[in-house]
Amino acid sequence: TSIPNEFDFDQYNSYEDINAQLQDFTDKYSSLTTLIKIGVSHESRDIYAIRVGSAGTNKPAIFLEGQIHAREWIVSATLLYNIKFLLEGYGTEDRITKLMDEVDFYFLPVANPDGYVYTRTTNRMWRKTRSGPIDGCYGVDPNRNWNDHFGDPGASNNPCSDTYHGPSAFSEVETKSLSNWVLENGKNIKAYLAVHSYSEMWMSPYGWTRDLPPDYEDQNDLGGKAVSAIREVHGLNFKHGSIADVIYVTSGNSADWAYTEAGIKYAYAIELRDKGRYGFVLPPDQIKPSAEEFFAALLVVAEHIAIEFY
Ligand code: PAY
Ligand code: ZN
Repeated sequence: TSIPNEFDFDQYNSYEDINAQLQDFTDKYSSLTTLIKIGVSHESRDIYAIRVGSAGTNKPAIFLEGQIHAREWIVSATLLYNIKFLLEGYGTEDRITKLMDEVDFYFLPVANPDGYVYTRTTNRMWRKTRSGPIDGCYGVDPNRNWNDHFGDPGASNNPCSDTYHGPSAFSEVETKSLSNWVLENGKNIKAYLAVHSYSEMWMSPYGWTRDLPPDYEDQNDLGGKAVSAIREVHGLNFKHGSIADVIYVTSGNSADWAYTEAGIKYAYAIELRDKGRYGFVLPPDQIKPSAEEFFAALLVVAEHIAIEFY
């Protein structure tokens, strides 16, 4: 028995309501979903992902890492809509049905729940985790805390900085448990989408250097197809290219780790809407359009890995 929850797809929801909605999806679509507990946050919140796809073994998979940065609210909102689009499309739209038979999607809507709750209660512009304090300051940038070129240029060693990399790689329980889960359960993951906001970009490795990786051409080709699909929906022009070229040098980020350490060929860091007019505080009437354009790109990536890794 499921109690109707308060979740509203066209609003920004509380962490509780997001989890209730994930539970709701698994109650309603039990044959197409699995709820997965990835870990427990510093402040003891359970961290959930949901697998979406029809039954099958050895399917290539896409992992979507959502809202590792607390203030990027459009990310979880976009991902929740995308789960709904997939589940409602199964059996009603041929393209979606076929993809869900061929590919598994793992959505982690809120990778940093302590930070997210803090942005709702105390400081809307909080970015980091809530560990600490160290030198009187709380939090580590969870997108500088991964064990790939940890502590190199593009991260701060100042605990009070918004890009503080932390005392050691995977010092944060959130990045530690997520990376462990990916290594232990992610043998079939062929695409890792680290979803952020804002700036409208679809970026591939590396972040830590402007040198380009061996798979750059394939990664950037698929990135180009993803941004074309986005453009066709509401006309937005996302930039694509390497993280270091398109935005800036950033070390210890999850996309570099997913590619280099976990061996996931199609690792991306994606910046959703907008280009800065509203920035992190994107009005809720943009949730649905953001979700629609992102979904078009997600289908393109899924179709590609279904073919390349069949
Ligand atoms: O996502 O790996 C990436 C690229 C680098 C991002 C980062 O600094 O971690 C880019 C920023 C982000 O989404 O966190 C961009 C936003 C607008 C910011 O906070 O500066
Ligand atoms: Zn971010």
